[in-house]
Amino acid sequence: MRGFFVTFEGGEGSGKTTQLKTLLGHLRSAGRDVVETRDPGGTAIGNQIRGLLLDGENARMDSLTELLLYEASRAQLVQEIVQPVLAAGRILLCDRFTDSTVAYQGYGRGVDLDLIGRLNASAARGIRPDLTFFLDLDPVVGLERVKRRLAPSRAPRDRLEGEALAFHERVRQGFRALAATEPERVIALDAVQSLAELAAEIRRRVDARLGPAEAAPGTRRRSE
Ligand code: Z5A
Repeated sequence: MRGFFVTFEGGEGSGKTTQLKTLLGHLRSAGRDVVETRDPGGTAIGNQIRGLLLDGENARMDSLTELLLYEASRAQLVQEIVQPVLAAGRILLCDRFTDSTVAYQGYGRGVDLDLIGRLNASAARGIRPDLTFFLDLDPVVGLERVKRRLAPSRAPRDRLEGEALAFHERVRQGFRALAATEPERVIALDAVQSLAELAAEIRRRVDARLGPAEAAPGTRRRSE
């Protein structure tokens, strides 16, 4: 039985991680069998690649090098986590996935979108999320939220956060284009809403797709 694959997408500080954790808590308290992961990362090899990608010292990284590293991390994640979790009929929540590559490397950096499409499909072994929440936020607000999390004297946290605002605006356009092209899968949410409002909307949509806890994929029976 195939499980259920949910991804969270958006710009920096849009609230993806917060909402993923909130949904995770909700699904677990309903007795569902849920796994969480992140992209890039999620595996030992992927976390080493993530370190390379986000290291502010690697400012000179070539766009194609960057793309291939994201895809390499993803290939490992899919082989080690995504495929087995979904094959076991479990629910998987992932912080970013292939849409981020379209938005950041495609719209942000200007890498060829056809090439990205082919590499995304290969790395993901053709697996696509069942549902994607795109937290849509003005990058000025998102970057401000991230800055507030840091000590005032600290430089930008990583390589991509240090990019010019125009880059983050192109990334946002990329996510918006994806939501417009695939409205059934990609749910765009206005991320200026409160944490509670967003969480309620996400919960409502996921519960509607999964159906009653006892009958849905990823449900752990009480006797198990
Ligand atoms: N990347 C890429 O380029 N290509 C790819 O293919 C992939 C990724 C897969 C790492 O991602 C980087 O990888 C990322 C894109 C690139 N670029 N950068 N930098 P990441 O997901 O690990 O890092 P991130 O996007 O920078 O995550 P983040 O800064 O942690 O943002 P977030 O997860 O969206 O937000 P958050 O941690 O949940 O919340 C941020 C703060 O805002 C926090 O203090 C919250 O309490 C606050 N917050 C959250 N929601 C709200 C609301 N609704 N109101 C007010 N305050 C809020």
